[in-house]
Amino acid sequence: MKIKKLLIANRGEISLRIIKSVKEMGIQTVAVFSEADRNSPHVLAADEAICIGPAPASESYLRMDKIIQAAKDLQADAIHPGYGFLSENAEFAEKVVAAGITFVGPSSDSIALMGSKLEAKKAVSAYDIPLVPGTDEPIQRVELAKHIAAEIGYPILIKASAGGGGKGMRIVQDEQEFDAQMERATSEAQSAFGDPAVFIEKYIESPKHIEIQLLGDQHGNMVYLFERECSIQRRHQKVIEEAPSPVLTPEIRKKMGEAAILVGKSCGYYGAGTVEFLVDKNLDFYFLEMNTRLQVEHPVTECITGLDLVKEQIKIAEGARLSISQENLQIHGHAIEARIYAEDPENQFLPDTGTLITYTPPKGPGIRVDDGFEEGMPIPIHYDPMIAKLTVHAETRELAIEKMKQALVDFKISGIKTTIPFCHYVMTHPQFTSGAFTTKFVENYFEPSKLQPVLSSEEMLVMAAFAVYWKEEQGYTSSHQLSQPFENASKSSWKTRKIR
Ligand code: MV4
Repeated sequence: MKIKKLLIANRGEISLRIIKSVKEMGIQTVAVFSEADRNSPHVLAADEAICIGPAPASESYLRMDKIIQAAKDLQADAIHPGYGFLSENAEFAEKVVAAGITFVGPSSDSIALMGSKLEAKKAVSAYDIPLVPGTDEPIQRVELAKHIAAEIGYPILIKASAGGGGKGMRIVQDEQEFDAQMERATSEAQSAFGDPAVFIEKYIESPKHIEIQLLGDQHGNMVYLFERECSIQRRHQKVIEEAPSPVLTPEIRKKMGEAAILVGKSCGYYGAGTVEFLVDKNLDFYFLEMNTRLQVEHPVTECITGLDLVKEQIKIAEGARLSISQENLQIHGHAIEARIYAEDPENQFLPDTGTLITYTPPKGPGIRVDDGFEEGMPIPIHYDPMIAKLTVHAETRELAIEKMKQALVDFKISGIKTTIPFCHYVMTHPQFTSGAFTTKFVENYFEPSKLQPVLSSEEMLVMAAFAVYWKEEQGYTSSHQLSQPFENASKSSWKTRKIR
């Protein structure tokens, strides 16, 4: 059945991005907002908007009752949950459907099954899907678990069944540490998720994180939209994503895609979903978990496939059959996304708060910016500190990296510290350009002292002029130094020169 009016149960860039696509489909839009978001672009962009409570998410964007009531009040016939908030809450999906409203997403059962890592492992174990060696039952007897750990070989990882995204994980280097780490993992799982169940896996030391985008309809048809390489992250928060992966061969890509489809089939999946894999240095891959939502980094997949994933989600929710087949899908060029956070990369990525004094996103062919803020707006402290997603698309990976570097230079933000210099650093790092990086990249290769101010050529010229003037004042010039005026252009020297 065609959706006439969609309520977007989210905020910020993703709410705005969904509104834009569904408007093109002739669907009316309803935004919800907290008191902190009253003047946000997503509120202005929607045909209608309704306040659902105070700033804290627990009193607004996480309130199932208020959101469903808002949909009823404004006669929305469907709800899109976006990502985060209620997007992977099986109870919410169930309540939406029970209220006679279409949930733009998978079934409540699929969400619940994949939400439990142990249930997910059990479900996929019936298929030919590579799993990390480990247990698929919660650990009941520590002695037995130690025995299994010894068989697998240390180091091992203790994971919370209700976890995901890195929460509730403990590395165990050797048998001596086992009891203490087991104790910690269990109590952490209990306090964080209300479920003490943990299991163990072989610890893959320095893997790549590669995920496969799936699209399935409600008639059993499913395709994979290739992979996203998401290894550049810190504290389990992704910063750079790209598609395709610079290391996969067509053969492994096909194997991973087909394994991902089996994961989807194991839970009767429909909608857009993502299957995460760890990939080791031999390019052996292991199923990790499935995310039953539209992901933050979906734009890179849209770039290389030419599809609009939100439109596909809507059509699937309406009950349509997939209009695409695997044979007709092709990778076009290379896409990279940089997440711009209001965080200080020089200070352990601590969230920075304040107002966007200057906010000028880059523009041009092959440049896409997904954002939900405007110049002059404060960044609310209540939510995720992501300001924007900058995605570039070019013919090759090398050209995409060059485009990204320039786009980062052209992205002008002041009033708040951002991860722009960090993203630029990554683009120039040999480990990144080689494609050989892993999830250990930030830990192993990021040196905050090496961050450069990201400046345009005009700004560089101004700086060079200052540098020449400064050196002349000191009574020395050398042609060598003049020809390379930026070699000492560290942030601190730029600041001191500017003050002079
Ligand atoms: C692992 C692993 C190594 N070995 N499992 C982190 C997030 C959660 N989804 C699972 N995670 C990991 N599971 C085994 N058996 C390493 C990680 C991991 C990781 C995975 C993906 C992306 C970034 C990561 C950073 C640290 C650890």
